[in-house]
Amino acid sequence: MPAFETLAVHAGVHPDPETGAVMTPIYQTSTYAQRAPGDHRGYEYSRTDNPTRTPLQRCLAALEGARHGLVFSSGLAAIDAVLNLLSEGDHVVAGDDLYGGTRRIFTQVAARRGLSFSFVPAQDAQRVADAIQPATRLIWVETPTNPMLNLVDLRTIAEIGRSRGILTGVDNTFASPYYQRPIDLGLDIVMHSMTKYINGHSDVVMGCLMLNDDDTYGRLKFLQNAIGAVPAPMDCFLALRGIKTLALRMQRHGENAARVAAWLESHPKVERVLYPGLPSHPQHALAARQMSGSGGMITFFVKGGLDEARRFLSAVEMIALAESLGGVESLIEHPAIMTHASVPPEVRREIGVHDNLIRLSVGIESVDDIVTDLERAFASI
Ligand code: P1T
Repeated sequence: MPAFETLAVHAGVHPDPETGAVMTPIYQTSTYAQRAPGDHRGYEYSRTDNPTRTPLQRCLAALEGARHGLVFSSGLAAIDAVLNLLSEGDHVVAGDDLYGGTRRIFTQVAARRGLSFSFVPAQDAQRVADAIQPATRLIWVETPTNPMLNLVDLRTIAEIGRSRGILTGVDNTFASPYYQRPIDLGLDIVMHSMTKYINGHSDVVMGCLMLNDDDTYGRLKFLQNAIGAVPAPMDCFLALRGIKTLALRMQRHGENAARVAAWLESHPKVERVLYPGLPSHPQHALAARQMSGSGGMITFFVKGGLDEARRFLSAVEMIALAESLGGVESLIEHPAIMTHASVPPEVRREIGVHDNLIRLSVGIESVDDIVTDLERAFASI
C-alpha cells in the first residue's frame, strides 16, 4: 500500500481515458446520453453519480483505509445520512462535546423524527457503555472534540459497539486522516466536515463518510441519491485539488500548533491551554497512542471574562475572526457566541464552554507571524 502522501496525490485518480488529461476534468453535466434505454456507461444522472465525484470518493476511502467513500453537500448532510439509517424509536449515545450544529441536528431535527439521544462525556468510555439502552443503534463521538479538544478512546468505543452489535461512528474532522485513522481502530463509520482540513482552503462546504461494510455502504449510497444532498462537480474538483497537499498542510499545521500551544501556555494572560500535544493535556498519553500527531486546533482560556475575550478577538489583524477551521489561513473564534451559540447555555457551562474560551485554528503561515499577531491582541487586554 503506498504511503499517505502518495495516496493523497494519486488515489482514485487516473488520466482521462478520452484526452489524457492528468487532472480530473470538471464534468459539469447533470445527465448522460444512453445508447439504448438502460444501456449507459455507469453514469445516468449526476445526483446519483458524477465522474468528478467518483475519484474523490475513492481517494477519500483510500486515505481512511476504508473500502467505501461517499461525499455530501456538507458535513451536516453526511451526518444526516447516518441518522437516516435509523428508524423511529431508535436511541443514540453521543458524546456531549460536539460541534454545535451536530448537537442541533440531533436534538432539533432527528429528535422530531422519533430518535432519542443520550449525551455523555465520551472521554470516559464507561459512561458510553452505561448509557446504552435496548433501543440503542448508534454510538456517535468526536475526537478531538470541538471545541474542548477532549479525546475519546476509539479502540474502546469500537469494542463496546462490536460487543453489543451497535453501529459506531466518529467525526474525524479535527484530526484529519493524516493524524488519525479510526477504521484501523475498529470504528464502523468515519465522517468528516471536508470544509475543514480535507479541502483545506476555506472555499468549499462538503462532507463525507468512509466505511468498510458493504451492506451499510449500500444503504448510505441509496440515501445519498434518494435524499440528494450531493456536492457539485466544481466543488469535487476543488476538494480533489486540496487533498493533494493534505499531508504537507497537516504537517505544518501540527508543527505550528505545537509551537503556538507551548507559547500560549507560558503567557501571563492565559489561564489554561487545551492541546493534546501538551504534556498538561489530561489525555496526552491517549493522544500519543491513537494519533500520529496532535493537529492544528488549540483551545485556550484568557484570564478574565467576556470583556477580555471580546477585546482580544477584536484586536487580531492577520488572523481572521471567523467560524470554521482547517484552512491554510489561521482563524480564531469565540465558541460561546459563534460556533456553539445553538448549544443551550447550561450545556455549554457543563462541558466548559465559558465566556473566556477562545478557539484557534492554526494556519500554515510563518509561526512567528501568528505569534506576533496574538501578542498584539494580548496587548489590548
Ligand atoms: O459545516 P459542515 O461542513 O456542515 O460541517 C459541520 C461540522 C461537523 N463536524 C465538525 C467537527 C465541525 O467542526 C463541523 C463544522 N464546524 C464549524 C463550522 C466550526 O467552526 O466549528
